[in-house]
Amino acid sequence: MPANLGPDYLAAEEEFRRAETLPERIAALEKMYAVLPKHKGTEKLQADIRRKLSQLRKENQKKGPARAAPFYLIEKEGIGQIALAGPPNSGKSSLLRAMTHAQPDVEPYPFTTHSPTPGMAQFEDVQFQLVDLPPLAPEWVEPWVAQVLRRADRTLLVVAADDPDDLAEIDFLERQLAEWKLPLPQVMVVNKVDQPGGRGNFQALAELYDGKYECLPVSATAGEGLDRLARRCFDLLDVVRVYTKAPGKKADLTAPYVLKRGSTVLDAARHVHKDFAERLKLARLYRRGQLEEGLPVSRDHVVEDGDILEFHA
Ligand SMILES: Nc1nc2c(ncn2[C@@H]2O[C@H](COP(=O)(O)OP(=O)(O)O)[C@@H](O)[C@H]2O)c(=O)[nH]1
Ligand SMILES: [Mg+2]
Repeated sequence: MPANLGPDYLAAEEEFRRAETLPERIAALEKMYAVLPKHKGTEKLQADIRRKLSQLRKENQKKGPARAAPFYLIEKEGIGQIALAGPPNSGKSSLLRAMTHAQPDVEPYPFTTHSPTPGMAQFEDVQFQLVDLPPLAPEWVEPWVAQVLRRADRTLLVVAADDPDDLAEIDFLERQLAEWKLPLPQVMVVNKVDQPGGRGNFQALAELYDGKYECLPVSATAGEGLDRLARRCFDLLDVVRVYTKAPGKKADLTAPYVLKRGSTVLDAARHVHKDFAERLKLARLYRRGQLEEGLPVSRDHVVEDGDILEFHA
């Protein structure tokens, strides 16, 4: 943030932060732009405000003046939905690009992402959904981000290893989530570890937040740590994959049934076929590489990820 913005600007910014409707937000932004000292040091900020203004004006035209701030709901797909939250420029959009086929805008300046962008990421034989979001920063917070985070199954905190303001940004994010009465993420993704000093900064963050966040080092652009991140995302979603096998046949390992962690053999049978579950007498459990004979298990046996079940009615 450039220094010497002046009290008029700060007042307008405060007004923007408090604005609840789209027209109010536009008016406050116009004021911010008008009173912003125009010199080299504020060029980036000027461009950010112009971009934001044009986006909000477009939104306003689309929605009509009567509508309040935009409200986005992203239809869940795959085994679960994980939102990406973090400060500007931490690489949230780059992460989405690296892990999915989605093509969000990636730019070297903040506030590039204006609306939530979903994409499907792969982990082994299942897919989960990542949702890219605008940044959470004191300059401005899109109010609808709260709804998206509330609906998502999990949130990843994404920060950049080369950002000197990390601690202040994380602190802001935590306070914002608390204000929205949302839980803290479990995992902090520390992106840009390919940058000079990135590894060291990752270590420092991991130590500092030990016991609070599980920190994972990644580089979205160099493709480092992404497989491990995909596995963690899978674990975070608290599901297990179960496969089926007909008696005397080989297991069908092509498409898993995905169940909540803690589900039983009976839950699995219900998933496969409702009538079938009612008639279920016995199941045999197989595991890849072990339990060649199949282990007889009861209806209330809790299944584990990768279990292969053979149902007997
Ligand atoms: N060196 C490096 N740069 C990255 C990495 N990820 C993102 N960037 C760059 O950081 C800038 C911001 O990235 P972007 O994904 O738009 O961040 P967002 O604002 O969090 O969505 C862009 O210039 C990216 O090319 C990374 O892993 N390593
Ligand atoms: Mg972005």
